[in-house]
Amino acid sequence: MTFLERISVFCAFAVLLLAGQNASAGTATKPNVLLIIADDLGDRLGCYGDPLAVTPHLDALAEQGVLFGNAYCQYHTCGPSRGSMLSGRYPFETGYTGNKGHTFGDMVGGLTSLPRLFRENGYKTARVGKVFHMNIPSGIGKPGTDDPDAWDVAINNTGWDAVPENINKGTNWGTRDSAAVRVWYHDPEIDDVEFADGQGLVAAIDLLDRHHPEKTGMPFFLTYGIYRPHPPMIVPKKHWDAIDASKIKILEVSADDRDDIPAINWHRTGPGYNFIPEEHALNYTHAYYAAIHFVDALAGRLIQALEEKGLADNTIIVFAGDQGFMLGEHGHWHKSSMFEEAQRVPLIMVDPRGKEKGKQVSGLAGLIDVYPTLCELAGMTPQHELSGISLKPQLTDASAETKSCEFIMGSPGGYTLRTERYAYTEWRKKGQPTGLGMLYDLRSDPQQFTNLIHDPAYQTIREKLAQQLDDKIRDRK
Ligand SMILES: [Ca+2]
Repeated sequence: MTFLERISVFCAFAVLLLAGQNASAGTATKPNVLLIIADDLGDRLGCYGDPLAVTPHLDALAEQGVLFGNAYCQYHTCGPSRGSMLSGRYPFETGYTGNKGHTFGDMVGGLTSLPRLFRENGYKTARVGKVFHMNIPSGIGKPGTDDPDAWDVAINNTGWDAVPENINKGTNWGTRDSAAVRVWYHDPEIDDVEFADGQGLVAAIDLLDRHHPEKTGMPFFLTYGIYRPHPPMIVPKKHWDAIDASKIKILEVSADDRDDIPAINWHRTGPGYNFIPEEHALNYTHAYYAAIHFVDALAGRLIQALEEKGLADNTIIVFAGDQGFMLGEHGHWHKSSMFEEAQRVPLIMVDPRGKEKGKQVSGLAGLIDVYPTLCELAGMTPQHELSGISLKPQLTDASAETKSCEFIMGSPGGYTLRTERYAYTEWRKKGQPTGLGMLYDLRSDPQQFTNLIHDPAYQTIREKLAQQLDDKIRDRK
C-alpha cells in the first residue's frame, strides 16, 4: 500500500468513525414516542372531573404533563377518526368517512402515515393491537386496515375476550349484526393477562426491551391500541368491583328533549341506541366505567415499565381516545351522534423536556394535532401538508393559545364547527346543506338542551358560523 493509499484508508476510517459518533449522538437526543389509544373512550376520566371514573394512573400521567381539557375527535367513529389522526388531515379532506372496506393507504390517497414517517426517519416502530381501524371483537387478532409499511413489528394480540363462546356468556341485549349496537356486558373472574388487552400489554412491555435504544441504537415509536372500552364491555371482575355502583344514576330525559333535535341525529335506530331499559342502563354504565378502570390499569402498568427500564426521561407519552360515547344523554347510547359526549376525547401529553407539569389547557385541540405535535417534538419534517397545529407551545406554557375552532364530522353528512362558545352542526347531502342543524351556546347550556338554530336572536351568529364552516370545507376540497 502506498503512502497515499494509506492516507485514503485512514481518512475513510476517520469518516466512518465520525459518522458513527454522530449517529449515536443523534440517537441520544431523539426522543422515543409511546402512543396509547383506547377505543371508544370519551373524556370520562377522573382527571377530567368525571365523578364515576376511577383512573389513578391516568390522573398521575396528567400530573406529569399537560391535559387538553377541550379535545375533540375529527369523526365520531373509529376508522375515520384514526385515519384523520394518523394522516394529519381532516376526513373531509381525504374522503375517509366510513369504517368499511379499505386499507388506510386507499383511504388517504397515499399520504404518509404518522408511524411510517417515524420509521422512514430512523425510528424503530411497533404496533400492538388496534391503531389503524379494525372491527371489535371480530377483528381482534387480525391486522385490520393497517398501514403495513408503518411498522417494523406489528402484534395482533388476542385473548379470552375474543373467543365467541366466552363472550357470548355475557348479557347481550338488543342483538343486531354489530357489536357497536349491542348492549353487551359481562364481568368474568378472569385475570387481566388472559384478556386480549392483557396480552397486548405483555407484548408492549417486551417491545420496550427489544426496541430499547441501548440495544438497537435507534429511538422507538411504540403504539399500544387498547380494545376497551369498545363493546362488548367484557371486563375482568376486579375492575367491575372497583366502581361504586351506588353512584350510578339513570339520566333523566325530559319528554320534550328531542323535539328540537333533527331526527337525522338519531339515524341509528337499533334497539341498543335509544332509551335502553333501566336495568341495562345501570349495568352498561357500570360496565363502561369498569372498562375505563381496566384501561387505566393497563396504561399505568406500561408507563411503570417505561420507568423501570430507564426510558421515561427520554420518552414522549401521548394518551388519547378515538371518539366519545353516549351514556344515555338525550336518551342516546353508543357513539354516532353529533353531541359533545360523542365528540370529546381525552388527550394527555407528556414531554419529559416540557416545562408544564399537571397543567390543563382550556383552548380547543383535536386528534388532528397529534401528528404535527409529534413531528415538532421529534424534530421531523412531514412529507405532506398537515391540517392541525403543533401543541408543543402548550407543553411549555399551558396558557398559550391553541385554535379558534375545531371541526368534527359524523355520518350521515354531519359537520360540527366547535368554537370556544358555540357548537354549530349542520347536515349535508352530496355536499349541499339540507337545512337541518343544531346550534348550542355552551356557555349557558353545556348539556345542549336548547337548540338555537331557529332562534332569531342567534341568526347573525348562526350565519357567521355556517359561513366559517362552508369556507373551511371549500378551502380544503
Ligand atoms: Ca372507536
